[in-house]
Amino acid sequence: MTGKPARILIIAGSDSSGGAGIQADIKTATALGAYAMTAVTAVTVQDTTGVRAIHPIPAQIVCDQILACLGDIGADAIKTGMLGSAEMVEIVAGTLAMHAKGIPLVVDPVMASTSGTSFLDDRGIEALKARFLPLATLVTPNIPEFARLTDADLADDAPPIHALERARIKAVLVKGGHDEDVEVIDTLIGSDGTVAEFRSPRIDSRHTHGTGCTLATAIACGLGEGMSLRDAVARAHAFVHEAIRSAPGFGSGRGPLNHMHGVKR
Ligand code: PXL
Repeated sequence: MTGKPARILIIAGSDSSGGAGIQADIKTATALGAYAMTAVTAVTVQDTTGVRAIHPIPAQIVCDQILACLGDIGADAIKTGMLGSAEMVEIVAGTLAMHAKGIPLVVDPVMASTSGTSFLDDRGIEALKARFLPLATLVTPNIPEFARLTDADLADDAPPIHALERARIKAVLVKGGHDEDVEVIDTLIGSDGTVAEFRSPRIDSRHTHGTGCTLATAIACGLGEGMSLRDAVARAHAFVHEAIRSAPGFGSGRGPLNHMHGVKR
């Protein structure tokens, strides 16, 4: 490796099965040559078939983890995943607004686990809209999450840019992974008028646990390295496609990806 690795601070929940959350984030950042730091928001008990329990970490401890990382090592980019409650959203937003100005922030607006367990209630979603989204360099919703966050319907005629302005979002990557098209199309839309599509052939697989976490962290790594948003998204999209294609096939439910596809064993 030449030079120092990009320092990435990940604020997210732990997934005991290792496929999503903090575990997916650390593997992704490591595979891409970045240095991963974490502020753990919750410990979940889960396997590939579902979530059994959620144990939130006190919000003050989450903020203290963030401040410990930023105050000493520092960060070139930040990614947030599962926040878990309105209180957590508000306190983490306040901490980032005060202490992380100017650091690229990728917000994966996690509302539910891959298996469908709710990770954020309506109050939490409202707090995310009011306090968190305006801080983000990029928000990475899937299509239903985009509609929920912006009160807009992508199938509408109205240009999505108006929805971004209304929601005070600088840029979104609307993920097409849950669509049924033969291609996966992720669409980058900026409030400055940028629109770019990232396409790959859809892989028919049940091993898609943690794709959203992996994509958002891969984008944060690119931004931390100084890539443009478009280049960071292009590399992340390709990284996730290959990670699904080469998934190890573990577990009886929705199994993990192969985050380490670019790394020799
Ligand atoms: O992909 C969303 C997500 C985020 N965080 C944790 C998860 C999941 C999905 O299962 O387990 C901890």
